Amino acid sequence: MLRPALALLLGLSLVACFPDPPGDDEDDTLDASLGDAIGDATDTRADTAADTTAPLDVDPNAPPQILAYEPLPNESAVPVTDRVEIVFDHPMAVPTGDEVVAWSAAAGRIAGTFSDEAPTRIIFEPDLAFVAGDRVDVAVRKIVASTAGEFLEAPVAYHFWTAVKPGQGKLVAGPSVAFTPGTRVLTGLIDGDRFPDVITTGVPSFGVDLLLAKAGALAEPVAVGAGRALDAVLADLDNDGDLDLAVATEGNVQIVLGNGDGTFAAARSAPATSVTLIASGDLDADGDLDLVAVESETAVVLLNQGDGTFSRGATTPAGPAASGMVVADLNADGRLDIAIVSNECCSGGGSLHVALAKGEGGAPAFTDASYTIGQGAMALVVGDFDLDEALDLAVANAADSNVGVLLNRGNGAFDPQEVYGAGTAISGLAAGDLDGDGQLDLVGGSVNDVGIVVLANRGNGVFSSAITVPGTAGARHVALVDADRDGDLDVVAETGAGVLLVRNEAASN
Ligand SMILES: [Ca+2]
Ligand SMILES: [Ca+2]
Ligand SMILES: [Ca+2]
Ligand SMILES: [Ca+2]
Repeated sequence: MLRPALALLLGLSLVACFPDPPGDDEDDTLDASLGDAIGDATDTRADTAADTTAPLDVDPNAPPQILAYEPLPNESAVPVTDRVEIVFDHPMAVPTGDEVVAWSAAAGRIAGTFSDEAPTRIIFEPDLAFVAGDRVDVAVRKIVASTAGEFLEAPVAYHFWTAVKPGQGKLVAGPSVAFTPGTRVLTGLIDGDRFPDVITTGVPSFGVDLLLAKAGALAEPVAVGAGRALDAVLADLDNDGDLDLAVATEGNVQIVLGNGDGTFAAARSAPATSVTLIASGDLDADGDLDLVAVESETAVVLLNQGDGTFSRGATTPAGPAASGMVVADLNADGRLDIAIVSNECCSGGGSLHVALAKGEGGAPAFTDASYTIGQGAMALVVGDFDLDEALDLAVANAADSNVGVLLNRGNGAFDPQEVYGAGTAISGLAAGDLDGDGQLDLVGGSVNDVGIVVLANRGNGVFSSAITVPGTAGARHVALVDADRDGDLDVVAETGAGVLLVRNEAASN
């Protein structure tokens, strides 16, 4: 019964988002869609007292069903002070441990407590505010139980994105740290001081370098692990509240667990070979983050055994020369899906593979669909660009010097790409709300020494033409993160000669 509930929410939000743009009044938007979807008994937070007395017209011995979520799955611009609530049709036992798990992409597993204030809701209160402009993933495990002791029929994984400060959007090139970095740039809160740190990996250094930030300034790089690293992902793979690394190497996947203080344990391997791309997500919704690794033309799921060790799961086609991958719930069914682009050039276009998870619960299998994109794709990002709560995709078509945006039809099928001229070959791409208007913008780095280009979201998933950021020549790969902790997204870029920080300032400055 999960699908009807989600589909209903999705359909309503399509109607609701236009008259009431997000960012204006998030509480109002939330209350309207949830109230319409699930009725008065579980309408708004102000009504939670009603939950305690309203008769529930359900069989107490039936499995509990999820009726609604706050924030909504795929919602953008969730206030950083929000909490996570899941509304059920039964009174639920208050979780005591790992029944519901939440992760910050920027910081790892989120610590918090469960509230008992509303019997039909599981309410998770994070200890700290969310990180601005972050992705938060939630797993509702099969072991959540009603007070009658009945379990959920199928587990659910979903995610939402947090808000940034409004009125920003002026990018100012700042300090850089000079060294010979790899090509990928990743950011995360690695050493526990809440200032984002930076990882680079890939050619030409073929290693993994870590730059720890102290009060917003990046320190000199130190090598982490070894081997010819082609890609890496930061994720809390052992659920201890700090970020770990999974590194794709020509030999295998190296798992490097973080100690939470900027140091890492010795690497151990996960069972995959000749891996060129790697991403993470809780694909079986069992409360630990799994990996997806691209081996040659195939992607394989590596299922976490709960402690940061992995076993091989389902595979899905990746296409030749895969160059970008995202893991997210693309059809809003509570199971994470996979999208992969390949950068084959000059044969009339590259390909985007979308692998939708099928079946309910347990390890996923996939249904593969493919779409034509531009030539020489070098990066893929996900986000809800038109605010219909269905996740869209953007691809850097480097050989065509444009960015292709593929809007989701709401069911995990995508419209043909709409292209936006970038004026240069984009190699790295990131999505985030730069100006705080609640719409995700696109930020790219260039292979042609042009530097950072911004495509601003004008609303409804329509983007401006590319604007070049002065003083950023050389920037190739980019990541968006609130580097100086002032509530907006800054850009961290790899330039070929080091790592450059580009600060986001008030647009009126
Ligand atoms: Ca960890
Ligand atoms: Ca898992
Ligand atoms: Ca899905
Ligand atoms: Ca969308």
